[in-house]
This record gives sequence, C-alpha cells and structure tokens, in this order.
Amino acid sequence: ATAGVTCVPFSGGQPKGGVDDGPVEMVRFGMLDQLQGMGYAVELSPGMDKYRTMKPASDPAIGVLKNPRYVSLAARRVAEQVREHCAAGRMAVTLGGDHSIAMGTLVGSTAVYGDDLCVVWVDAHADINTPETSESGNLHGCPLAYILGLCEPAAGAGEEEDPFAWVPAGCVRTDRLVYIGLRDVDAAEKTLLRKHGIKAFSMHDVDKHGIGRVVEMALDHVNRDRSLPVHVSFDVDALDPSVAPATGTPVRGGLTFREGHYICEAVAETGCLVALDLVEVNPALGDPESLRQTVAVGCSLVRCSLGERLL
Ligand code: DIR
Ligand code: MN
Ligand code: MN
Ligand code: MN
Repeated sequence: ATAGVTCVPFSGGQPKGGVDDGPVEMVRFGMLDQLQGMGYAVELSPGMDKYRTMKPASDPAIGVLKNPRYVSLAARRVAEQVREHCAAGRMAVTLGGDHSIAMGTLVGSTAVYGDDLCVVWVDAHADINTPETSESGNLHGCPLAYILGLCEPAAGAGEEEDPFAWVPAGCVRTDRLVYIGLRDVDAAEKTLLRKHGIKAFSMHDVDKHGIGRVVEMALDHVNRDRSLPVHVSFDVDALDPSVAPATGTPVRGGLTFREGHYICEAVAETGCLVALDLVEVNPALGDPESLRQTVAVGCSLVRCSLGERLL
C-alpha cells in the first residue's frame, strides 16, 4: 500500500506561530521512515515550502475573518494534493498545520469519494463556526461550516468578497459527520449542531460509555455496514493537555493517551480509512519535553491509524 503524505506548514487559520513547524517536526521525528517500516511506500506531495511563500502581501480581514485569502489559497492547494493521492488510490495522510487546512483535505477526499465519504472529527472543538457566528475570526474554528454548506454566500459574491466560493458547499453530508472528544463548543456552534442534527460524542459520553462503545456508536451512525470510505480529521487538542501539551488551544479534561490511540486503531480495523489529518501540533509552545511528547504522540496516532497493532 502507498501513503500519500502532504505536509502543510501553515498557521494562518489562527494567531499563534509555530504550528507551521508541526509537519517538519513530525517528519524529523521519523514519521515517514516509520510508515516505510510498516510496509508502506511513501509518496510525498511536492513543494511544501510553497505554503509559506504563497502568503499574500496584503490580506485584510473580511468581516471578522482573519487571513481569509491566505487560508483559502493554502486550503485550495491542499485540496488538489489530497485529491491526487486519493485518485491514485493512496492513503492520504495530511500533517498540519492548523485545522483550517481540513477545508482542503475534505474537498480533496470528497472530490474522489463523493458524498459517500464519512468524517470522524476528533477534537476538543466543533470547528463549525460560520463567518456570522465566529467570535474569534480564526478560520481554524470554521472549516466544517464551509464543508457542510452552512455559510451564507454573500449575495453575488465573487472570490474577493468570498474567498471560499470554490469550496463545494455540502460536499460532506451532515449525517455523515460524527465528532468525538468535544468539550469546548461555542454557544452558536451548539445551536448549529442541534439544528442540523449532527451526531457528537463529547467527553461526557466518553466518560459515560467508555471509548470502545463511543467509537462503535460513532461508526454505526455514519457507516453502519462499515462499507463506506472514512476520513479521520484528528486535532491533537482532542487529547488531554497532559498527553499533548504543545498545541494552540489546549482544553483540560481530554482524551487519554490510550483513548486517542483506541479511536485510530478501531477505525484502522474497519479497513475503511482513506484519509487522515493530524493537525495543530505546535512545537513552539512549551518546553522541549512538551514538544517531544506531542510530536511523538502525533506520529504514533498516524501509525495506529495506518494499521500498527499492539500485538
Ligand atoms: C473557537 C475555538 N471555537 C473559535 N476553536 C478552536 O475560535 O472558533 N479550534 N480552537 O481548534
Ligand atoms: Mn453517493
Ligand atoms: Mn481543537
Ligand atoms: Mn480543530
């Protein structure tokens, strides 16, 4: 099997520098060698430095949205690189970078797999703010709103008023999305989840049922027959800050080391995984040991998702 790996050194979807160094640190830690050691051929997307150089000289906010043109350009390039990997039948692995790049990964995977694609979003946050609901203006809090088609297109808007006009609104169906790990959801996001009937397993549900049952219920919801392609988008802040401290928006009360790995192992066992994002590793935050720990856990989640077994 071949892993199509896309490194996205990008931080424009949120204000903290350093998350753009996440992919290179994971590669330096041995991510690609580890995948080869598991028997994967690795095909690396070319030109990862372009994600830095494509930053527009001027990128004023549109409404509350910060760096809208830069986020759009980067995500659009991610979409093309992920689409190419999926079209070639490769397992698409995308290393972020902040979570706004998932706008790209999901456009890329759905371009090939269509609306059969199921999404398991593992995160402390719901990332479903629209330009109207976002309090922060940070686009890493918004990718799912664009993907699900919840953003009002500005009347007659072209690329300048709406840099995300290229995102096929509704390319992921609301009933094919499921969350695991939520614990810091904005009030307006809760309203959106309820309004659209989107299935979500919060940390309360993990405590109540245990991670085994939660993953089973999550997969039953989106993919009862375990026959549809699955895209996992894993924000490392889903893990407890004691497990993954080097991330931009840590929230206490998160997944344990084993719970995070269990999700990846259980999805791997279905044989349905076609794409994986591992995002929000920020090597600039915290001491060297926090960094090492977070990079290591990122690599190990990717390996488990791609089939590494304990026995
Ligand atoms: C918040 C935080 N909901 C926002 N989102 C984060 O900015 O929209 N996502 N941190 O990862
Ligand atoms: Mn279909
Ligand atoms: Mn998050
Ligand atoms: Mn996220």
